[in-house]
Amino acid sequence: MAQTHIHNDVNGVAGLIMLDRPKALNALSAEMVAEIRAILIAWRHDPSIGHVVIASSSTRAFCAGGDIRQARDTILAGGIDQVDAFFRDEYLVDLAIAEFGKPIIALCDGVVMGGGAGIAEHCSHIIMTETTRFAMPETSIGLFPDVGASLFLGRCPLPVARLLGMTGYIIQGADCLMLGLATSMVQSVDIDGVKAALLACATADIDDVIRHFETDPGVPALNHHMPVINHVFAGDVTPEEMQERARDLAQLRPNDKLVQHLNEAFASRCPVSIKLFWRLLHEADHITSVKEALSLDFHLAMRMIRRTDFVEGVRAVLVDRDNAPKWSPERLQLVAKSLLDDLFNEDGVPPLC
Ligand code: QUE
Repeated sequence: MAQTHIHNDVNGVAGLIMLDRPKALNALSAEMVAEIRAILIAWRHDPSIGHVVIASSSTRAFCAGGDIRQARDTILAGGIDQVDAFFRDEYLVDLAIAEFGKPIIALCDGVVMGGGAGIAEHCSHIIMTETTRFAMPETSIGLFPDVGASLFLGRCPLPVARLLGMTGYIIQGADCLMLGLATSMVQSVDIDGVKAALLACATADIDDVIRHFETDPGVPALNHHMPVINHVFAGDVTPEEMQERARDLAQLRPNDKLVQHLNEAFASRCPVSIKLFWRLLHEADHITSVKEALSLDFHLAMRMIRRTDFVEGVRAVLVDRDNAPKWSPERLQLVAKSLLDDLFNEDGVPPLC
């Protein structure tokens, strides 16, 4: 019998959803997404549930994203419709969290990436630690920062949103707190204590309980990178120009880790993905609801998973692990505006819900 990677439990007025697939850093399979959704639907209208805690069984990861290896295998087996359904279910989990109407607290220790960020960022309380590593890495697999990232990255300063979404830069808990991507910081050693206290408390006492464990986040590492981030990403600038600025900076600051990351990212990540997210931040500028943001993501995801770049990107990063994807087109300069126009064109796409 297949073991389940999602556990749920009720203690008093608190519901617990535990992600328990530690060997895959809690990467969300189609089955896991369906189970989480069913639990949230049951609890939403259950008056005995006052609040929900989402936690991981592992200190290494809250959640590393969607199970994109499974998605790739399913595509190669001819099951693209099943992959559409996976993305729909994943986004409907994010939507159910956003629209839950009662507090949901995400305990984000360790890796919080891609679909994991999608779960965390729509919660009312997002608790991070000094071990939190947050990123939206999808441009490395020919996808794009989805799960509502146009909203939650869109609330960051535009240069930072571009850095995180276009290049997959990894930031820490203190950075997330500064950017509004976390609501509190606690120490990693206290995560089990926070969980136990939240499962034992009245819903009205959540904020007091969290405050009791809160710790000084320290100086965000991103702070001293802001001059470079603004230099490369601020203003009315195209991805090609950003890449040029990063190249020029490499001459001036050859040992700067962020500058190195930018040059590697622009050289190795999927050109269509990079340009798509650059444009998404502008297209989504008027979007304020999670449902609208996820509907646009669903539309774009259905288009992107049908491109060869997705299967190739997952192969290079997760299957063969050669980190040498062959993108099509292979450079930013070769991604025509008409290609992006076609991806954003809404003809013939079914709604998310
Ligand atoms: C981009 C992604 C993901 C990724 C790497 C990327 C992603 C994801 C995983 C992942 C990590 C560890 C595992 C696993 C999957 O990696 O979404 O099964 O054990 O889930 O560059 O979007």
